[in-house]
Amino acid sequence: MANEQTPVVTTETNGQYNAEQLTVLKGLEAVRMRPAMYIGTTGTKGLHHLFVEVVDNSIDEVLAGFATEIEITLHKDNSISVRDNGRGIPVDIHQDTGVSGVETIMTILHAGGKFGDGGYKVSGGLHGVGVSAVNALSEWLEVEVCRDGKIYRQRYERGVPTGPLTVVGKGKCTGTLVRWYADSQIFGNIEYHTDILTQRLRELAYLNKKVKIIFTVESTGESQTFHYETGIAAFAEHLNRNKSPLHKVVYFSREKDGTDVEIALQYNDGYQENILTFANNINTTEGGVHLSGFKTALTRVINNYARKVGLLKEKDNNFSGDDVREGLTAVISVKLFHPQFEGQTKTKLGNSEVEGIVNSVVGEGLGEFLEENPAVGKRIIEKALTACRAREAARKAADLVKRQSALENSALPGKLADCSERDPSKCEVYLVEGDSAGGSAKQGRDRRYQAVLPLRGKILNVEKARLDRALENEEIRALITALGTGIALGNDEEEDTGLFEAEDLAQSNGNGRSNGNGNGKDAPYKFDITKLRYHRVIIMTDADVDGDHIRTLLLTFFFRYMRPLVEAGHIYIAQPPLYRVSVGKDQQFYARNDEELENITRGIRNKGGMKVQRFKGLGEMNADQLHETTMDMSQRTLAQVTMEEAILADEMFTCLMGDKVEPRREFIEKHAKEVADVDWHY
Ligand code: 0RA
Repeated sequence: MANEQTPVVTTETNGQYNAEQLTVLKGLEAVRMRPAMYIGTTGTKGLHHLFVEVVDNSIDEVLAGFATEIEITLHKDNSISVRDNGRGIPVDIHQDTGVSGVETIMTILHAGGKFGDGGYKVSGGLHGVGVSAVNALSEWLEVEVCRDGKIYRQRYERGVPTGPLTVVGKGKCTGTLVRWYADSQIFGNIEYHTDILTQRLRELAYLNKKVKIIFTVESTGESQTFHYETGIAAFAEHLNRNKSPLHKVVYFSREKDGTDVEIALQYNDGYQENILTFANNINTTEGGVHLSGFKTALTRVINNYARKVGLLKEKDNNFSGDDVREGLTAVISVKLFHPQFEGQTKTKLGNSEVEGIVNSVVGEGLGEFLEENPAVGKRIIEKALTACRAREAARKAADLVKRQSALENSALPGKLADCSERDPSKCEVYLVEGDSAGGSAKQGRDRRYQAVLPLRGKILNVEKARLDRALENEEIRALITALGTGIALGNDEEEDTGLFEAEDLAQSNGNGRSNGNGNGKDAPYKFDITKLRYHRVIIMTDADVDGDHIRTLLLTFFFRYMRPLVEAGHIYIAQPPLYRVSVGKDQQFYARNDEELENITRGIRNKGGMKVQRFKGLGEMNADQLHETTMDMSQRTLAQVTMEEAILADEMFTCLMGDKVEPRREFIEKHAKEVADVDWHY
């Protein structure tokens, strides 16, 4: 292809940098000096952020109406290329910067704005720096542009051009190709997780129904195409794929005052609410105005409709927001010109005018739908009626737990071996499977800071039971009382039927998917993280199938009813060893898995004097061993459970814990290994 080598623009004059280029270098140097300031972290998340940033640039070209296809390849060498069939980045000299459009975009922070705007922009969304930050953090980056019948190319190393933008061939197509190789001086690990890439690409295809996205993994030769004619309606269907939906997906969209609103929703026969919100394709996990506008309108429309068709009588109270969101899966996508992102992680939409816009779009769209589909309307109202009654029952049950624990001595469960320290930030509690391991843990602990709560047998599977049933379970009650926070049972007792509500507290639990965590009222079931009695809640189970199961059950419980604890990083998994290797009398080693065992035994010369013991369970270890290997605060390792992949996690719970058997089997087969360690990032 490279038959001509015509320099288009020279970036250096006599090998010297001019003032402008110095500013450029300083800009990108700043990114390299403090990468976390620009991309959040230099860990896995930051590495994947590079990918998001580059793909978003092509998505912008789709939103502007010029590109229809994006091809992504994860190459064998861990570089990624992203090709689109848009207009191609401008190649002519940009008047402000004095270099080509390509070089401007690749070397100047926030350069996107220099090209005027028009159209919704997603790129630079999260941290607002654009593809130049990717360039700065790449060992090398190559860009190829096809436009005006020519193919242009330029290469950069650590953000610095290795030569000018050059014509390398002829071509009729138009579009842009960016290929980069992340810098291992910046990132500890430059290996991508195909799961994370796939998930984002699928999500983008759902959110932009026009685009066709093709993803190829070079090492396996596998290629996947994402293209969804029905957009977020297909997304909602996908989210509910392992559940039992009550009706076909309801979809509506309107444009109001320059803001594009799209809503897809579908109820299932379960109890969880799962609302995903997006603004300009960015997953607004902290929610924001679009979410509160939606919730307010949903409650209002359903109450009005229920009264109109006589399913709610005059004497009946209105449904609460929780009632109308039980078993609801919804996707809210708004596109606007100047999104304002707020909140701790800048994933909360703040444009106040959007609340009323979404509210009125949902009012019209859902109102019309219910008028035209009375059978579906009836099913939804019946669902809300059941939810309302069940919530009443749960309230009574939760009340009972509270009163009971108030009666019992010091309100703590009998089998809890508490620690003596009273400052929660210094305290931890071990949730231990079975009485015998519980016994060893009690002896092996540091009783000043470490409490032990033995759990007998399996705790109830909360995924299959409503909370009123779950609260009848003794292990669950003991757990709730020991932790002291209460549970998140519902979030809005208030009648949220007003048109504009300042703030919907439901969003404070993150994820834009509220499962409720308190409403500021003194309700008995209110979740209050400040009452947490131990800042480290450590799950310690056997390294076998039963242990895995109990751990998943506990995680399910925390995920559903104490999610803020997971989000705040209070939940940990203990790392007990699976093997003990002893050499002669006085040398001992412990290994947590086969890999560690192998490393240890390889290093031992005198294999004759070596003995390997496999622990069948925690109960087999004596108190000293358990202390030394797993509990000793000065040398043990703990794995922290995080919520990074909330969607994946939710999927895992539904799949592993829900009613349907088939998806569970498929999921286990597909993720056999990940289920054990990846999805939770512990
Ligand atoms: C600035 C202006 C124009 C297009 C682009 C940027 C552009 C950037 C990227 C990044 C990846 N793919 C892209 N495609 C286009 C408009 C150019 C014109 O008016 O012709």
